[in-house]
Amino acid sequence: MEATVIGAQATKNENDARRGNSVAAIRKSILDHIHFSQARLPVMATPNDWYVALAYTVRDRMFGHWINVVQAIADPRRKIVGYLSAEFLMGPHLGNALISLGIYDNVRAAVAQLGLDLDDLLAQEEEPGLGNGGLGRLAACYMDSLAALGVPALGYGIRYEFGIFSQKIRDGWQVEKTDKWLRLGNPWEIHRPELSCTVNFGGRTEWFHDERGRLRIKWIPNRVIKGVPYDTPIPAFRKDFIGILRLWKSEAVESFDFQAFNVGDYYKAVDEKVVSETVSKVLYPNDEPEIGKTLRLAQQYFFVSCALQDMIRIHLIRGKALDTFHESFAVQLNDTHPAIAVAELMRLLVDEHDMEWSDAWTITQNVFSYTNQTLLSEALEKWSLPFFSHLLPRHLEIIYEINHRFLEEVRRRAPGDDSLASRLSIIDDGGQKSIRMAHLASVASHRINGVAEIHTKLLSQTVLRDFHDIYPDRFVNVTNGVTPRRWMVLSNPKLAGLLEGAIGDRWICRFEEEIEKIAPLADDPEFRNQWREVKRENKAGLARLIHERTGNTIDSDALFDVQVKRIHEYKRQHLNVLHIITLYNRIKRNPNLDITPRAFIFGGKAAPGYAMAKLIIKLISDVGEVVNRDPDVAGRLKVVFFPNFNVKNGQMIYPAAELSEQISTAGKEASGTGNMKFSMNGALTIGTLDGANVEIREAVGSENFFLFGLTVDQINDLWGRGYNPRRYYEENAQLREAIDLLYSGHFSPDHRARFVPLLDSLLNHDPYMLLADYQAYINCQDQVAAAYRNQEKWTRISILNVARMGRFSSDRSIREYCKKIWELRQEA
Ligand code: NBG
Repeated sequence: MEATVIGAQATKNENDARRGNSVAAIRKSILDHIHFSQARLPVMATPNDWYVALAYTVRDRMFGHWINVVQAIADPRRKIVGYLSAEFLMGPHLGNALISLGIYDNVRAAVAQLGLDLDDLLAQEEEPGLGNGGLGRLAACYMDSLAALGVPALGYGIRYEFGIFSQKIRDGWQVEKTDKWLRLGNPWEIHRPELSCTVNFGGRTEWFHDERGRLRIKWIPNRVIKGVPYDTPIPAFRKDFIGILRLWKSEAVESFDFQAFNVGDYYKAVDEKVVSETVSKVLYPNDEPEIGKTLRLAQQYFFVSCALQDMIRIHLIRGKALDTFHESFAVQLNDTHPAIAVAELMRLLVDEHDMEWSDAWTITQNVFSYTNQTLLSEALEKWSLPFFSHLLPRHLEIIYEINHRFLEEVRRRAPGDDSLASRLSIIDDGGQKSIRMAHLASVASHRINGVAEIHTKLLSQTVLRDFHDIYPDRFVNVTNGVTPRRWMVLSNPKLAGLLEGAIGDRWICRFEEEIEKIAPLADDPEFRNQWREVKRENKAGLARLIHERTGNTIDSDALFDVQVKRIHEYKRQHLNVLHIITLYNRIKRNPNLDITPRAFIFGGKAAPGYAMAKLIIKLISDVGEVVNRDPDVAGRLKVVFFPNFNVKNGQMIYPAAELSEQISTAGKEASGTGNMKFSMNGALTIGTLDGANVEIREAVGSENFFLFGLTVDQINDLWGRGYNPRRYYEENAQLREAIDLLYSGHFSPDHRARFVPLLDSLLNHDPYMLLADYQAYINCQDQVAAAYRNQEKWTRISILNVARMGRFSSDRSIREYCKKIWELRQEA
């Protein structure tokens, strides 16, 4: 049964080729665009031409709603959310726009009349991979919910020419390929050169007295570049509203330095252009560990400066004086990447708009709030002073002044406590001096939030403990959420259809209140049958895709056990592998063992410079090579690495999953959002008490969640007592057997020592305590295998998981941001 929630909607102008939603109007519109926008004859049109013509057709229908957001932005009584993020991982636009507008079925019919298949056109879209993982995808879910709730919002970021690399797997190793997503154009964006801003870099500052005799500071940069915005409309589900994603591209102010050109130095003339355009060229592909590259800081400053100039422009258009800027905008810092905005707003207000420091500071603190996205210490951004002052000399002075005033306040509160002042200082004086961006963000923000309860608690107790001591009221928690529009309606139309048949379609926009209405149906055998049928079809679809992409055949009846996320030691994909090897050893010992057949499906990218993560990918592939072919295994275990995990592929994977692997070391995963997508699609979770797992388990009930592993306290305790991973190896025969088999080169006959670095690290250091959690994990997996054999019970739990996911909609998160942080009344 196919979903009807993504079906047709009648409109007033049914047959208008620009706006109408009838099949005829849509077909006419596509043909018009083939002619007027693409200048093609239909017979000559390529698949991309058809895709672009369809995209324009859909876009036309969104523009009708643009006017409403423009009105809201112009209305001085409405506060606007400015969401600053170096990453937005939006995923493909077309499918999402179709369900939002309610024209999916009619578009399918219209393109069919043109002899085309909608699925082919959807596949044509290059996904804008302008993010690494959770952080960027969170920003995308929040844009969706802001629009859905009718909150006027601008997402500000960078229009990277190359997004996150696309991943190929060769011989089991990750190979990175440049992501040329703009190669064939991008029909979703509107180029707005008239809104360009200029951004300065480098040079020096000069002090002078203005005509009123006040000391002023002038920044004399040695490089000026231009930021040009591109707007992408973010549709609001079935509403006359949109959000705007405004991404900035860097360009040279003057394409040619004519003076240099005239004296014959052509290369110097284009040099300027090359350097300027480099700024928005490529997304840094690291998920967490920080890198400290000049270009990275230049990117951060670039987009943040453009964004603030743009917001000030909007505020002034509203006819308001700058001292009420904070009434127009609430600005959220998505992690510390945009934290330089604090110094930039101060500079704009004080230097450019002539405001008193203390007034400017009050506005700044009212405007900003900061979301911390990770506790990993290697991920806390720090910029070394010499190199910071080289790029942003004026901002360094401003940061010194902010710090000076802040530390004075600290000393007033805690006289004599010099160590407190030095711990809180924005400038880290230890060794190589550097600027701690998290401190800058915390000093300037009226609210600081973590992204899951446990994460906010740990944030307050560790990384920002001293800030929490002096400003306890600034700290709030907002647990992450994900949008049910993309992650259920669009990705899993079969489930959406079943849900609609049972409880109507209000759950799509009122997930929190409505979805629990399916809970009673968990006890209805007929409904459970239909539920299983949906899962079965989704699994078969994924199995086909896996075969197409990897050549592996997987049995659709096996338990689909899935771990998809960035590859990182803290996420412990290699713990999952140890389980696979343990099962393999059991089968080898007793080939007739009655075992629950499983397909282990992995996916995720490793940062190109992260050797251990890349080795983990190779480990998964090598273990798969041996296990998948072993006749004793007889297909009961299959291990596949799904290449190039991204939003598009995620949309195929989550709906087919039955077991969600959320097995990070407790205290390391800030929240996780994949965990929510899996549960919303009916997978059961095996997980640790980490991130949002804790709250997911509370919500679905401990009896419906496979919990294992050490808690944060137990881990700290074990470190305190002295952790010796080798002892676990020596005392646990099953574990020893698995590790020894890896050491022996059984899975890497072509290079027997391949995994020695990984194994040595586990036995000697094991910073993520895999060995300490190993046995608990295996025991828990054994319970999973047993539970799967009772399909009625499993299905019941699956239904209850979905029914109890209400609070993990990003609509709930955004409502909380509106209330606790932005002081803004949302419309919905
Ligand atoms: C990630 C965390 C995840 C979290 C997302 C979104 C970074 C820096 N942080 O646990 O690792 O779910 O942010 O909040 O990518």
